[in-house]
Amino acid sequence: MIRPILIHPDPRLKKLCDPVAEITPEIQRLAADMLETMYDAPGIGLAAPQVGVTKRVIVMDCIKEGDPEPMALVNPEVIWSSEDLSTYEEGCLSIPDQYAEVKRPAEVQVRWLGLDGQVQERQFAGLWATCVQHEIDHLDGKLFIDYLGPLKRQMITRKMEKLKRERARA
Ligand code: K1U
Ligand code: ZN
Repeated sequence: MIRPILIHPDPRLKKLCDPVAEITPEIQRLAADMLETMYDAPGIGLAAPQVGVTKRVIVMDCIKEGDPEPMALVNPEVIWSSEDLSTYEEGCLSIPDQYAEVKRPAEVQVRWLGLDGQVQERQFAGLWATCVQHEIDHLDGKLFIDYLGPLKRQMITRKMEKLKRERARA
């Protein structure tokens, strides 16, 4: 089921999300719905708060060509970050059509719980590393615009307020 994606500003996008205590059919359904919603958008990642669920669940697929590689990560944690940084022009499905360069660690080691209840670990690089950090930020109530200066952030927020007013009128 495709779920509606919240648009910034929304208080649910600013909350610290709750850890998932155990993998249940409800969590598996949430992850499946999030993947469907992400592919439909389309996007390369999605975090549960973006569909109004304040739980620590993210999904990703950064394969642009070739076989898809859908991933669902429950309670993801960055356990190591490289000193090397990389800059990427990020977007966000909760901030449509706005892009800005963000500098983050180029590689990260992440630990999470899979949908089978097993602990998993993987080192991410390139776009995967950027995306997993962007999605984990969502779980901590942080958006990519929080890395920008106040003027740029305010300009984007005003555009989003206008977009929401227009969508509400349509
Ligand atoms: O979390 C989100 O809002 C999803 C976001 C993830 C992301 C994008 C870029 C850098 C870091 C994280 C998106 O997927 S925005 C859409 C997007 O990047 C895209 C859409 C279609 C094809 C390829 C990329
Ligand atoms: Zn986002």
